[in-house]
Amino acid sequence: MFRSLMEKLKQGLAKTRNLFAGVASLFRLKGRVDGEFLKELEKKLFLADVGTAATSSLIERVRQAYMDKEVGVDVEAFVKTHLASLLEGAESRVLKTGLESPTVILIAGVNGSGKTTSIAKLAYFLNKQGKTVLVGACDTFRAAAIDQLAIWCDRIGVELVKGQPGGDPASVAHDTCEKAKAKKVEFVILDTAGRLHTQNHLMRELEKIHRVAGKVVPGSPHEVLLVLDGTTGQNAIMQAENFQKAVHCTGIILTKLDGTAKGGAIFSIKQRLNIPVKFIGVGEKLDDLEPFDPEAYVAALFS
Ligand SMILES: Nc1nc2c(ncn2[C@@H]2O[C@H](COP(=O)(O)OP(=O)(O)O)[C@@H](O)[C@H]2O)c(=O)[nH]1
Ligand SMILES: [Mg+2]
Repeated sequence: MFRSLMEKLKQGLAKTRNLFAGVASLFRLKGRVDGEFLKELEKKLFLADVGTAATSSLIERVRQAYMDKEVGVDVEAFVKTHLASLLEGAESRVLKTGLESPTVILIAGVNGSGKTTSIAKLAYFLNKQGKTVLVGACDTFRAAAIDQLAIWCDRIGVELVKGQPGGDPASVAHDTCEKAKAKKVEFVILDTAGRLHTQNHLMRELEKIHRVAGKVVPGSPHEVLLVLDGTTGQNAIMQAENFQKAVHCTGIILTKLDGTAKGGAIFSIKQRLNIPVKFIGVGEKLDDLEPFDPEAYVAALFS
């Protein structure tokens, strides 16, 4: 049975919602925006991990709009609208596609962030929309990584291109893109390794996969989605800054929001990195991936 988006978000964000409950109850307790209210709101947003920059910009907006005026219920709506607007990006919701098939999506991120699981979910998501998908197992570093992806692909009924364990990841990317072209498959999703001998090596390898994809399918990869573990907070921001040095990341998949109370960190991630969050992971099952929708997210936090 399919849960509605809002039910799924509410459930997935349960821990974060507990923190935002403090913000929500503040609206109900106070009928008036004054210095004390703003101070309290600031504190609560900060505790909910919204981050300093996002919190102060929001507080400033509320101050300007409402200082010393009587307000009823609408301060809550105002805050929600502005929180959602902090998360808006012109292209935040859409997956970029190529003019011709295939659209190539490169998945990057450190070990354990949820890359392979997110690939399975994304393949499932696209498959459900009637799109054809080919997955490339470019994480050849660990044999177990290839097996893990093979099991997921089997379950979804999506084909997988794999190389030898320890083989050249870029050559798997090459083969996957060639095969997708020949078979007119619409989407290619490339898994990558998260930990190698040195970070330098990891980044060079990612650049090479990026280059090879672009050679086989000009203009690709169309999307480089960086997978960040939502439970890691500031660390995730540092990871993203490192990846950005090697490849231009076009979007973020923020995972494990179900396991954390730090769902408010999405605001500082957006502000600090200005990379749109395209999908969020709210569980370990195939349908626990949602295209990110700022308004629905904020509504779920306050529901
Ligand atoms: N609760 C939860 N667990 C997740 C989510 N995404 C991934 N995981 C788990 O995180 C662990 C690492 O995931 P994996 O895809 O292997 O990470 P990778 O090393 O980046 O490929 C696995 O146990 C996944 O089941 C999520 O959205 N929610
Ligand atoms: Mg993996």
